[in-house]
Amino acid sequence: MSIINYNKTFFLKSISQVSDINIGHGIEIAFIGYSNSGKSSAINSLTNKKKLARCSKTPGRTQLINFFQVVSNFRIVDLPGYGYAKCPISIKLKWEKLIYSYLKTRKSLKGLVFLMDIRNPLKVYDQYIINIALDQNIPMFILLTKCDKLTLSQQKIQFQIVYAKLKVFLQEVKIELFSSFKKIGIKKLQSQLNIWYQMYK
Ligand SMILES: Nc1nc2c(ncn2[C@@H]2O[C@H](COP(=O)(O)OP(=O)(O)O)[C@@H](O)[C@H]2O)c(=O)[nH]1
Ligand SMILES: [Mg+2]
Repeated sequence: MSIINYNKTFFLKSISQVSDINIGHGIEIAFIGYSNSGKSSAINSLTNKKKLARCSKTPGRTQLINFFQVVSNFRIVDLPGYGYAKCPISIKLKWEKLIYSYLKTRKSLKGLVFLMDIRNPLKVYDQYIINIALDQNIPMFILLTKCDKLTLSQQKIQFQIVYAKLKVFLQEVKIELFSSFKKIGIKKLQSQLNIWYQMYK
C-alpha cells in the first residue's frame, strides 16, 4: 500500500539558476536523463496527471529545473534533459552547468531517478552523471524507459546488460523496466520514492 498519494502532487516553481532555489528544507528526488528519455512522461504517470510536467517531441531551448510538491517537505524535481543534439553548444553548456551545480550543491537532494531509453542505455553523458552521483553519494534508482518498444526477451537482455555493467562499480544496483505508455514500473517507482521519503523525513 502506498503511504503517499502521488496524485496530489502540484507544480511549485521553475528556476534557471541553482542560486534561485529559495526552498531550503525537506527532501528532494530528482528525475535525470537524456533529453527525450521520458522524464516528464514518467512524472505525469507517477502522479496520474496528464500535463503536470511538460512532454515534448522537440525539447525547448529554455529548459528549467521544475519543482513539484508531493506532500509537505517532499518534492520531485524535473531536471533539464542533457544531450539534446540540435541545440546550440552554448545552451547545452548552460544546461549541463545547471545540472552539475544542482547535483553538487543541493543538500535536500536525497535520490536520483535515473532514466535511460531501454534501446540505448548508458550513453556517454549518463556515465558522467553516474560518476557524479557516486562521488556525491546520491542513491540512484534506474528506470529503463519506453520498454514497450521492445519484446519481453529483448527487455530482459537489455536489463541484464545494464545490470552487469553497473554492478562493477555500484554496491547496490536498482533497475526497473518502465513504460509510461503501458503503465509498467510505476508501482515500483512509487515504492522507491516511499522508501526514500521514510528514510529522510
Ligand atoms: N513508446 C513510448 N514512448 C514514450 C514513453 N514515455 C515517453 N515517450 C515519448 O518520448 C518522447 C519524450 O518524452 P518526454 O517525457 O517529453 O521526455 P523528456 O524529454 O525526458 O522529458 C515523447 O514523444 C513521448 O511521447 C513510453 O513509455 N513509451
Ligand atoms: Mg521533459
